[in-house]
Amino acid sequence: MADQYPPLLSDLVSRLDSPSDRRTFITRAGLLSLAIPGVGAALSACSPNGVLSDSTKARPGETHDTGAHTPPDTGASHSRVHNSDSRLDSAVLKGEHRAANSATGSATQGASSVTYQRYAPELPPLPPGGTQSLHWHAREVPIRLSDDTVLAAWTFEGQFPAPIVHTRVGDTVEFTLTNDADIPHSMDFHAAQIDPKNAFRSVAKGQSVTFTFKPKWAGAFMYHCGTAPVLMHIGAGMHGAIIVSPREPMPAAKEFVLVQSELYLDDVKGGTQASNYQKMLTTSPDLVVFNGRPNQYIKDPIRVKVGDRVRFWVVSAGPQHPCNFHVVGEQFDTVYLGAPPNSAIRGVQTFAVPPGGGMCFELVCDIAGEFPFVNHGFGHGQKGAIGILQVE
Ligand SMILES: [Cu+2]
Repeated sequence: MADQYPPLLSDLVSRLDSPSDRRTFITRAGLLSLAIPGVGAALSACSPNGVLSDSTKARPGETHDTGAHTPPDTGASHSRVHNSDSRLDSAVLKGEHRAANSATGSATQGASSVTYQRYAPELPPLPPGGTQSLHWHAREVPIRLSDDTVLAAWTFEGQFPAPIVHTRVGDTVEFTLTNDADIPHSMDFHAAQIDPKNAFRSVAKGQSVTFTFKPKWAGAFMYHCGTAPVLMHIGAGMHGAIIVSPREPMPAAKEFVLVQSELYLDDVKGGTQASNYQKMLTTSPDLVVFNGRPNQYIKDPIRVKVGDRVRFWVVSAGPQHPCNFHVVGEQFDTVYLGAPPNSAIRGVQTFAVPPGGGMCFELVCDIAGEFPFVNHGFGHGQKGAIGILQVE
């Protein structure tokens, strides 16, 4: 019954809250990855020695004959969609990583003992002064997503999604990334206007990159690792949100940040799941999550009071799909199409945040109740992109 549209909300919530149903779903998801025919063959055909062919060796000014690397058509739909010269990483290091999934390096170490932690959705306060310095590390660590599932994640700061950054138009962000992992990583802030060839370049293990920027526009912006293949690095967990507040004050509100991510999973060992690159190319995720854990704000809702104005800063990290953001039983009195507080539109039911994008949504809680916030693309809501705004 709950698979029919529209589901009864009470059914949906109780079903998602059931450990046995979640276990069934994850098991099914794991079996699905094993059952996709031709994946292993396609991978080895794409990449001699099992190396991902999207880990381009291109240097600025060089060109490659992409045709020479086109794999034979195995019948799998993804076999024709590689783009080994995408140059999404403008300064690729020598050497290619050999990961078909994210269970690399230390990403599974101690997985069985990792504890579940709710991801705090509250927008952190602005740091004092006009400059903040961040020194982050790229690390491979296991992250518990639920009772049943641990993700072998590639991360910034050991967190999935990575920490929320809060700054203001015209303030300064001094950023350093040090890479603790064996494979190259990098950082690309969508809130920065900067030479990507230098600032967003990949760094090898033990090396660092430092850059400084001043955001020009207010809004909710994505950041992510941009190392090729960028699809793999975003999809394996290396992304988060930077919220840029305007200099002019906005209406007082309870402010929350939601990062929507898709997960494409392999069952690598006893309950540990890894992000699978070939499944990412199919664009059909196993889980779609707000702030990294399926249904976490159903288990532990976001709580506000009657009369509160609520501001959601929503980033769709993708890597492929939008977040069709909607709050059941509410209407947004304001959605900012451009930099807040400009370009406001009124009286909105649902608005799509594109992958790689972010938007600001506001509503006023006039009455008490439990208001589900969802990706109204309900296939993705059903896969975990749902939570409860509890108004007390
Ligand atoms: Cu990376």
